[in-house]
Amino acid sequence: MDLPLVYEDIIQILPHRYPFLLVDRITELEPGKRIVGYKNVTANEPFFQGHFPGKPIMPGVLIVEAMAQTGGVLAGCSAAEEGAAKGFDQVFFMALDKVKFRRPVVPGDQLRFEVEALRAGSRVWKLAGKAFVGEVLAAEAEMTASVS
Ligand code: BDE
Repeated sequence: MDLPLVYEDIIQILPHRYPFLLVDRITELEPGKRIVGYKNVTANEPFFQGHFPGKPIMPGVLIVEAMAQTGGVLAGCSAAEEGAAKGFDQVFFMALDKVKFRRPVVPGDQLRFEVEALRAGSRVWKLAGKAFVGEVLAAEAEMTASVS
């Protein structure tokens, strides 16, 4: 698939939809190795209404969810690349480790997710993700996924 992957491409790969599709674009993808994705965070995000009234801060767990979705695109496209009939059927995230929320993410920020495969197995993937705003590290996590 040609890069960048835009919204219309991403919805062909991930089952997530509004308001839970949290990655807008994929700019780099090395199958089985690493991926770079972006989310433009707007004041209109549904979660800002309640988190928190008058003090919009993106929930850290959703930053991690967005990183996991970016990793899901990597796993899905890697499976397709290796000649599986239709790529993956499903990618379930099974574990999170070493999660750190380092800086608040607010309306107007552009999140960049850099996710690399620590282990790209046929059944289990382990991924390391970092979420940056510019050069500032906002969150990081290791993610374990079951792929089939
Ligand atoms: C810092 C590091 C990682 N993630 C979030 C932060 C952070 O500054 N959170 N701040 C939350 C916050 C919530 C409400 Br309510 C409030 O009135 C204010 Br003053 C806050 O800073």
